[in-house]
Amino acid sequence: MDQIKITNLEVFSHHGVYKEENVLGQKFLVSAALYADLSEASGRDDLSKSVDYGKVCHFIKDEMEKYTFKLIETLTEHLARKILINFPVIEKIQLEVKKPWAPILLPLETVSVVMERKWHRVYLSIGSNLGDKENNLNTAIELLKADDLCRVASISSFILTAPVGGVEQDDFLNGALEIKTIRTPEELLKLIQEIENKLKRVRTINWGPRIIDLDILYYDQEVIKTETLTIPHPEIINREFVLKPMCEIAADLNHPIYGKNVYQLYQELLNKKI
Ligand code: A4P
Ligand code: MG
Repeated sequence: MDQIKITNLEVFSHHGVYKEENVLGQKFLVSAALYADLSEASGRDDLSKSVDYGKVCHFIKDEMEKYTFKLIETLTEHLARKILINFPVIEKIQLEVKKPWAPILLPLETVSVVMERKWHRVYLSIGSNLGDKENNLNTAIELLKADDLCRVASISSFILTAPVGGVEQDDFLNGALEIKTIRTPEELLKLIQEIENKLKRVRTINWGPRIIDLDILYYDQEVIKTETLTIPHPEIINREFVLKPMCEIAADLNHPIYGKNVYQLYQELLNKKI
């Protein structure tokens, strides 16, 4: 991917663990590689299709002067995320914050933190079988849109589906979403649980009726298995209510474990049912 590079932007600010650093301040040097598709900007010779690196530099300076962090780790994370949020053309950033005057009582050229952050492509399933189901799905989507660290990229149509899992309950309204997010998988789980709580979801029985259920289906092509998260969602291959709406928005998305795309998994499920 194309890059715009900024090297050693000098900013005087007050980050540090020691009180003296917070009071006196010191010099920091910031370097960044901004990844974006620049072909439209170059073809049309049009700055509005690119990233204005001058604006990015001033933005970095302003953010560094506005806040005082103890750690350059926190500062680097903060800057990386804020730049991705505020400059929508940038898809990925590599950022290095150097602290050449770090007070360690030894001579050193510099110490620095390097981070890479990007917009991840994530698919969510969404379902409701209590109350005004369509309104519940739309409210959850609005709450996702309201999060700075997420962008809703596409929404499938909503389909009415018979309940799966043996609990007698009302039909579900189900859909699938593509989002872009800077959140880590755990941070995303936290957000969807906050949204479920805001919609007053009460957890009673497993696989039972719910005002809203949001699950992470895919997170890039990552395979994750921890106590709190299994990605891709283990039930994808068994659920028509997931695969059908996913077919609409991501038919050729690969499953990183099975090596099959959404359309193939959906066809296999339908064939199994015959
Ligand atoms: N968790 C692990 N992996 C994930 C992931 N990829 N995404 C953990 C989200 N959460 C994940 O979820 C329980 C725990 O799963 C979370 O704390 C998280 O750490 P929950 O939402 O609190 O509980 P739940 O909804 O009862 O369980 P679960 O497993 O989400 O149920 P499902 O699988 O969503 O099934 N029939 C139709 N037609 N349509 C439906 O939408 N939904 C269900 C619920 C049953 N039958 C249905 C439908
Ligand atoms: Mg769930």
